[in-house]
Amino acid sequence: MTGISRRRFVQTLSLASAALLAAGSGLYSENSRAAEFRLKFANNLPLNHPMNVRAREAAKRIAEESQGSVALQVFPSSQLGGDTDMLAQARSGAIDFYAGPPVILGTLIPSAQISAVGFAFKDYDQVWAAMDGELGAHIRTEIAKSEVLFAFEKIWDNGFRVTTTSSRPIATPADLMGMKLRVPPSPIIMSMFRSFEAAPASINFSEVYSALQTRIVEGQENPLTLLASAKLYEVQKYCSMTNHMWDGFWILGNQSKFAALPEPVQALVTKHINEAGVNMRADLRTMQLDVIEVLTSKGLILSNVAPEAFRQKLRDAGYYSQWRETFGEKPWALLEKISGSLA
Ligand code: X2X
Repeated sequence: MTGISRRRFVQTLSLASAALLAAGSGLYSENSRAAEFRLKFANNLPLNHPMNVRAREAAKRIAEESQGSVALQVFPSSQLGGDTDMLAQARSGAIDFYAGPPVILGTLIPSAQISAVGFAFKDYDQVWAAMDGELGAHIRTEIAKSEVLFAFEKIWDNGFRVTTTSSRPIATPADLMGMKLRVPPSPIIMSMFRSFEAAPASINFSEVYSALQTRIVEGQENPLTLLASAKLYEVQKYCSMTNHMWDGFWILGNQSKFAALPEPVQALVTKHINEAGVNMRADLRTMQLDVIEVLTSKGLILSNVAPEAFRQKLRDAGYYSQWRETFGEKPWALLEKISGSLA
């Protein structure tokens, strides 16, 4: 038996004994096949997105390995509410797990946004080195300090954010001036687009498609793979490859609710959530290979930008110095260790 399969075997055994114990105390009946532990996992992404494909796969494996005693219920597409709501529900314990973007978590825990500093990470090697390394560990500690939420070890991917509009392509920062642009409810993204002198409006993702369709806003910014899976190309014409920041999703849990679960259940859920995260990162990587072709075939007009002009505009606006002060010297040094100097 390999180390991993032995561990899995032992884990299955301990779960089975937990189920037996529960049966003895009348909590679990094999005949009813009712799950003893029902755990809600909520997120803002479409059902077809790798996040939900892998989350449902994790749910299936968790059910199998616990012989049906643990049911992970996946709620995609903001079914349980927009992000602001889901974050509140994760805090209250009404939902067990919420896929929380660092940028939105920033409304509650400002230090969690450090991974979203503009133009910090150049590529995925840098992203995973930071997020699976010291910077990620620092952020998870900051999240845990809330005493309400915690984050599983592996952050899930969303991607490098690009800018789309229905009105005109963005080539230089000047093109953003006065532009009505949807941004998530996120202090750090809001501050970036204010620095660009755009007119950012904070709207939950659940409302983005209709806000673009009815032209309440001219544009928005999100990764290419999400433009595809959420079909935003149907309501946008231009896409500028601003790649202005990377963003992901911490899988956030409620500390006291999770601690109340039996340890074998905690271990099983932790293993499969982290595994699903690693797998969905790879799925998005594969999607990225042909996403430009897919979006172009849907009629989206893609163009490149020179990022240096955008960075300079942020420097001039004091964006970097302001966020450096917010995050503090030590965390900033962890970031720059990966990104290089951001001054
Ligand atoms: O709301 C967004 O734009 C999204 C889906 O990218 C986030 O979750 C931050």
